[in-house]
Amino acid sequence: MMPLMSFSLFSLFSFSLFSLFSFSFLLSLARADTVTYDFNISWVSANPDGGTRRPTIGINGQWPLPLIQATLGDTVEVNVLNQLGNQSTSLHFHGLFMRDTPHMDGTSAISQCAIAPGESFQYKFKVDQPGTYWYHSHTQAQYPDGLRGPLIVHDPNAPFAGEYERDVVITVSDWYHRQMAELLPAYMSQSHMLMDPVPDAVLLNDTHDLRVPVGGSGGNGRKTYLFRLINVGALLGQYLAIQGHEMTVVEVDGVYTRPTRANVLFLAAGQRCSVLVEMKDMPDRNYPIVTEIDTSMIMGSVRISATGWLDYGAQHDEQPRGLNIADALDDLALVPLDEQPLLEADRRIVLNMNVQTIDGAKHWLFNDSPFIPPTEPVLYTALSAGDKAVQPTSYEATSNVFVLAANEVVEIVVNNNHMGRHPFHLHGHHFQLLHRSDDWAGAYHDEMKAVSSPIRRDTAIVNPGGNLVIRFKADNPGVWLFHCHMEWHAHSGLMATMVEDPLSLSLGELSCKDEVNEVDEDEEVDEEDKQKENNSLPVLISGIFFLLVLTTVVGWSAIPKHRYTYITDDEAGH
Ligand SMILES: [Cu+2]
Repeated sequence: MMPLMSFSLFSLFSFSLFSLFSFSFLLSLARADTVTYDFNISWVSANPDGGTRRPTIGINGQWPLPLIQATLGDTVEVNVLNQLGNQSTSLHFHGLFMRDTPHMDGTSAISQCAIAPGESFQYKFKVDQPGTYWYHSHTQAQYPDGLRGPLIVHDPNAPFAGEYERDVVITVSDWYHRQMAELLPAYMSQSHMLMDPVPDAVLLNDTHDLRVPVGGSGGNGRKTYLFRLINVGALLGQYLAIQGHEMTVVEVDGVYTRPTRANVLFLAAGQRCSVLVEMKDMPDRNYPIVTEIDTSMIMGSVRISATGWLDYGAQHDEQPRGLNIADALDDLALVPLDEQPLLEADRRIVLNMNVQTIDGAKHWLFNDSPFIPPTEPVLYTALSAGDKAVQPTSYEATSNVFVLAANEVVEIVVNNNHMGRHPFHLHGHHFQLLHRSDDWAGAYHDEMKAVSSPIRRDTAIVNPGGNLVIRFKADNPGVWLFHCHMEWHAHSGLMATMVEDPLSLSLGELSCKDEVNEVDEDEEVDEEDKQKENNSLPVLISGIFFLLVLTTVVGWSAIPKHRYTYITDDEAGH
């Protein structure tokens, strides 16, 4: 009996295993889609806070911008056509590693040439990271003019997948009534201290009057929602709470966390956090979503805030109360669900922040060197430099290049001698967040007591006058920025460039001219395919294609490259 039983059990086991494998294989086949977005980027008019109507950068004639969403394993295609007329542009997909596609990182002067007015560019990349992200312009401090939106990668197997009814994206941001093209020159030419322009408003989901209909739990047991919170702002960190509701953090910056309770969250510019929130059972009131800005960047008594509502459909709204910001969750206390162990560092890069006037313009500096955009994208230089790509001297000095060897573990120490709280973002990676000092602790002197499984994220703050220590493994060949995500500081020089394992790059040589040709070639291939599919249309299609090429070529040569000017309301069409 025993052998037979063992055999039967084995058969059952192997059958189940086989079914499971084949089922998930079929499922993964079914799921691996290509998700395509056609984005015509142009000026529209918007007045999100009810203060001032202003030219704003929209997509397909709309602002707020569309949500990009895909499922883990999908390929995402974003076809960008720059119809701004007066400015170049690019799109960066914040938090996505762009493994094997570093030329899709969307950073002009780093991973590509900016997309000039009238030009198009196709972003195409695989999403193999789950969670909450966002996309934004990475050209000429442009995204605060509106070119920033959410990006979600759904994971059917997320550890909390069965625990919520709906997911709701909520962006927090700051908002200026004036355009960056007007604010930037004034900012750079300040004669005294380098003061950041104070935003005119803060927004929740790009409005001053957000109401999230939540319906209440009713008779079917308590409902739980997943709120995906994203700070898409240009400058301000913000505290956030949902009054009367406790939040359980389950993800930060695309990293699943051990579920952690919080009453108040802090989101710096660029940071994301997903929280599970249990809805109330038919309450008699609607509850406020309350925010409060981090004032460390602002002189004087500026108090701007936004209030949104969990709208249960009740007759009245509960009065918003102030936030206890001392109660905010410290991300150092979070633990990654996978408990990835602390990395042992192979080398250390120390970055000291500073401010200086150079040639009459204010600059932020790392180690006394401001980042100034190079004439050729750093990635292109790396690709054409051959064996010399590993030598920092192959790059312009003001690109602040650090060349990283394959798979070395890099520790970055940021010493902040400034009074503000700055968020630092690393492209192409998560980093382990090892240590953040208290305010005014001074430069880092190995005082760290790191935990065994530090939280990983892609954006982390350094406190006023304090220091920050992070580590990551250089296992993603490419050229990745490390920079402050306060757009004023990034634009005026607070950036470094990690040229990572450049000899493993296999993208051939890229140049800006080739990129333009590449787009044309792609169109030609597409048109040829269509002709094969439908023989009754070739003449018509050839005609349209000829006109398209003619328009593109004429338009392209007629439009000056990389123009950057202020646009008037009239020009924006309003
Ligand atoms: Cu900064």
